[in-house]
Amino acid sequence: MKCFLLVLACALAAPLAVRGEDGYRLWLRYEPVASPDLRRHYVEGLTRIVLATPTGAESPVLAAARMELREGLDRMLGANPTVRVEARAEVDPAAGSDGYQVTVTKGEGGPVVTIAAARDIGVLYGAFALLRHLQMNLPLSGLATVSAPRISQRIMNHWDNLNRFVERGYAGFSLWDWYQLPEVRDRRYRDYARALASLGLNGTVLNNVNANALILTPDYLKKVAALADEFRPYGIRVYLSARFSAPIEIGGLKTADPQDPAVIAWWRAKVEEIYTLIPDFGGFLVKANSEGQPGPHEYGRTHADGANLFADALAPHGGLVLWRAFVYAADNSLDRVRQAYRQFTALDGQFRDNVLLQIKNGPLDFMPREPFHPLFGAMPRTRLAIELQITQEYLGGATHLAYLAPMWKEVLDSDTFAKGPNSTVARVVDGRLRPPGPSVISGVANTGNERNWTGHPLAAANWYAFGRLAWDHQLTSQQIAEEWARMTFGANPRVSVPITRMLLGSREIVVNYSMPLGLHHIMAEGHHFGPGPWVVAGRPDWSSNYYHQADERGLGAARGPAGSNALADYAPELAARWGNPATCPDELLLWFHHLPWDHRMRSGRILWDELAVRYQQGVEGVRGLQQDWDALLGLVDDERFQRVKSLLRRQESDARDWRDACLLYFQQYSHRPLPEGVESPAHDLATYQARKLRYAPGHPGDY
Ligand code: BDP
Repeated sequence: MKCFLLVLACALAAPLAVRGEDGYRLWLRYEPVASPDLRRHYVEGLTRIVLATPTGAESPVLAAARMELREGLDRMLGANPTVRVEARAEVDPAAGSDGYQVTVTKGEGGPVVTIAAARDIGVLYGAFALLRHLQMNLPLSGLATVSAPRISQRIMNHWDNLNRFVERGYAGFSLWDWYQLPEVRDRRYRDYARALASLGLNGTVLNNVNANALILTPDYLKKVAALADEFRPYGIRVYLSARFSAPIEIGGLKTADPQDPAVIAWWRAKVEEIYTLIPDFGGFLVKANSEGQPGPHEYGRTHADGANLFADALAPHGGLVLWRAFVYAADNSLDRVRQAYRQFTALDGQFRDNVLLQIKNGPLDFMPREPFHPLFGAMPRTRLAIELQITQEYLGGATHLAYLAPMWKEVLDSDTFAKGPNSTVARVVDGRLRPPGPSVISGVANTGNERNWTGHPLAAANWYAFGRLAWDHQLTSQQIAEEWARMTFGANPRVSVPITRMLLGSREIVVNYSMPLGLHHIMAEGHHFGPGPWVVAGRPDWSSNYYHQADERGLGAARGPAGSNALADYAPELAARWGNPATCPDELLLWFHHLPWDHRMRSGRILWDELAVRYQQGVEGVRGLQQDWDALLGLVDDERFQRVKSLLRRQESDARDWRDACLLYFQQYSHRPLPEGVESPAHDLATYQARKLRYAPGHPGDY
């Protein structure tokens, strides 16, 4: 019997041990510190921890901080230091209202580590910073710090439907179990909130921008309130996507006209109802008059009229409106990348103070590479928010490795020249170039109910990177990658260094095998996975040749004065630089120029050869990733090792398909042979064109 029990205990324990590496804990693994010396160093330095706020009052947020510290220190060090809450008035002003200050002082009984902040949430962020420091195995001498977020609202945007299907989601179904809510509150909700708070994220939009009005009905609002309750101890405010026509659909009105008194009254009452249930409700995100969504244009009103309707209802409660600038129409003959610019610049100055115009990083749609959206440099009297896409809609879903921090940094660091040099997108977004007030950064989530949250085990790096950049956009991609790799795979440099290297190179690799040299929107239709330069959709702006403009003469979108003149939407400095093929960077060349196949490139090669070489480099890049990963055999736990290995195998094959399909397609126009070193395609063009990918995840049309 004893023996049986022992076997049973082992059998139960074994899967648990394996499950430890299933990715569920994300970057909050709190593994025991391996080096005995380092462990001693930590234990001796962390005997007393003080959590200090001006009042010293206990709160659920401080309780969360204490719980996290207790658990983290116990698991990493087997230590149980005293953690006390104290009142302390003085905090370094650089910590601001949401940041923290960590100090190390000598007390009578040994060192005292104090995490002080103006508000309890700052203490929680400081606690997570301390735990990060330890997880990275850094010496305590570097612990003292002051840190504050540069952007006030750091928000996840979930494109989750009420039936749990996640639009452009590749990691399973929605985290929110709407059917079981509000009674059943999955443990995962708390762990989600912990993950967000560990990065300093402080908001979440729960539902898809293609919104269902039902979310605003009393039954659903109770469910939303339950989630808000779960998130509150972690400083996370809940927002909702609002459907413009909700007054008709669930309110029984005949119109949703923003100037109709009944509509105005309906939204005011709805907002009151929401705040009764959720006193710290964040506000509404609205997609209007875009891709079939209802909006103010139906009533001859402007986007400003629409946004202000919500703004006025929310203002008494301190709520925000995030009004999306992702607006374009099929019947508009203006180049799609110019349409939002044209519409919104005309409305500058007309939005209420609590409205932020939420603009995607680029003027098209989250392509692997785009120039920054020209609106960032063109609306001095409007608060502008940036929307990044964490989920990899155009970069291989959760199947391919693409670490996106370099892409986001590229945009954040871009100079708009709006107010002279150094008017970077980051400075526009964080509010330094306009009067004080809220600032917003949003990230379209890559999470789902897969055990490891993000599907690809390395895709959690993008969630992490979004959060870290939202807190401090001046961190480098390398710093963030290193942090994530160490926290996720352990601080052993033999593991963290190659993983960091893999992450850093991965986005450019994807660009090269899919849309190099500024090519864009040449992906397959609908699900957007894989090549489709031949796609002719029901409307020109969803067809690939609208963008690549390949013909016998050459390749690329003509966006200078002789073309759509999209260049004119940028500052003269940029229009001059990008408008001349000789000074336009290779990376954006075909975004702005239609160039002859024999155009001489910086490399000395002609355009056609350069294109082929880039595609080939993309494939070879994936092979390099495979080699790097294979070298980690035995150093990374088997579960994650095998999963990444097989995903990279798939990525290599997909990269070859991209290369072969695109080169065969463009070769019809270039009539030139593949240059030396570029592998011959495995099939003919017709084979690639005939392929149909069924039920690709995240595609709304397939369900
Ligand atoms: C596109 C997606 C679509 C979204 C849309 C948006 O394909 O699913 O609804 O963006 O951002 O990238 O509204």
